[in-house]
Amino acid sequence: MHPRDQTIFALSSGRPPSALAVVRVSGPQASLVLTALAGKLPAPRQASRRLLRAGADQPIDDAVVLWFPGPGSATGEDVAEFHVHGGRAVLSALLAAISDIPNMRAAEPGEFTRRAFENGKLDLTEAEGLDDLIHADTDRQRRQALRQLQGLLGDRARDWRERIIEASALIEAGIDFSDEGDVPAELMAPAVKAIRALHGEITEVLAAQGHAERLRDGLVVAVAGEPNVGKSTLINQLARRDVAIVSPHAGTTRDVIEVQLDLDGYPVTVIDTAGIRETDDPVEQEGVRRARARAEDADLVLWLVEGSPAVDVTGSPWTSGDGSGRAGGSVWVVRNKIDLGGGGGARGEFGISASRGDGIPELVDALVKFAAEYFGTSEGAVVTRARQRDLLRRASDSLRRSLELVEEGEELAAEELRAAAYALGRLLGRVDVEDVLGAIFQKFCIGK
Ligand SMILES: Nc1nc2c(ncn2[C@@H]2O[C@H](COP(=O)(O)OP(=O)(O)OP(=O)(O)O)[C@@H](O)[C@H]2O)c(=O)[nH]1
Ligand SMILES: [Mg+2]
Repeated sequence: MHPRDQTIFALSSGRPPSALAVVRVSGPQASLVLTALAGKLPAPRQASRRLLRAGADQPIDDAVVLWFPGPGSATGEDVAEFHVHGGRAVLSALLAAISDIPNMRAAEPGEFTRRAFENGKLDLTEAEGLDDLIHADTDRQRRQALRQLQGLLGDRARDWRERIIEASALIEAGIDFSDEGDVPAELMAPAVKAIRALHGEITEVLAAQGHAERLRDGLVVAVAGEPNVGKSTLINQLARRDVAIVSPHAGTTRDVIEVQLDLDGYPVTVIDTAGIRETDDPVEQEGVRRARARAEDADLVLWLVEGSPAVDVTGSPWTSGDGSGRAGGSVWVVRNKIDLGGGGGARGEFGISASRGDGIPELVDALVKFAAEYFGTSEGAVVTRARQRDLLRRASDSLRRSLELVEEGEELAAEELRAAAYALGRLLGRVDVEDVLGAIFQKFCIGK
């Protein structure tokens, strides 16, 4: 039997124990599983309370069951759902009873969604949105993922693809009917107009993206500086808990410590690093090496200093005088321990007391602003993955080339249009995507 024709099952809710748990079954045997465990088939799409049994004298749990006959189900196949009490023993008894039925198989990660995709219930951009929705940690990530799941990019790509196919049909009709080789102007003019409009729309979407794809991973902010300036204290203050060891010893932090923050819906990873100094201690040297590496890759470095503003900070490894970092990221100078006197930060600096909390709200506000600018107009972001961006860029390049080639020969222009339609087909998962499907669905949760 082809794996696609097998009936699959999985625990779709979180890790037990939990108050309730949901086990899903999808495939041709779903009704058989339901009747074997719960008696006669319940009415479609209606919750029914049943005693589940593995055999006449082996009750499993008092449960709610649901029956979704295909094709009007989430996967497009027959689907059964068991809502049981979320105890480990309940679940192992239920899963064992299901797998005892011949030809049943535990689902692979993302296999329910993959079946939904293969049955045309959602396109690939929508499946990607679904995956992002499940992994969303912050409110902005959630909203972006939900828009993608609802077809924000998919709908536009479908529309573009149809219009490209129409334009190429005009050109190809012209090629077929012209004996002299020249496609009549009444066919070419509307085709060229349509291609120009399409090229404009796709380029505009690509240009208006900011770093929207990065909203999935988050912004990386490194806290760096000399030993003992209060980097770990600042991290604890931002995280509002004790994640890093703080001590009056210079050289306390060795490992790179990461904290995930939700700043006004923006996901931000803040990194605490070892104080940067020359040292003979090999362990501390390694810490300093890692600190430099992480700070160089960061989107923003908070270069922490202490002492009065007269202290020169131009010697920091990342400030290049104009506030930009070496690796293209930004650097902010943050003057700590202002509680010890010496005034606040100088112009262009932040003045804080990491231990008392002075200046922290201002610093956090500035980080939120930075994140908002960095991610751009995430409300309007249409492209949420590098895969999507690459394919859109390919489509846009092909459209541009087809405009350039129209003069030289309609066949060449038509060829480029086919390439553009192909790129959008791949974006939607409609053509030639076997190679990417595995990579996309493997990252899904089991049971989704
Ligand atoms: N007075 C005062 N002391 C502070 C402040 N922030 C941190 N400290 C103290 O400074 C010392 C060093 O703080 P840490 O947070 O461990 O400094 P660090 O930069 O992480 O040091 P290393 O990990 O060794 O590089 C500790 O004794 C803290 O209590 C502050 O705002 N005011
Ligand atoms: Mg530290």
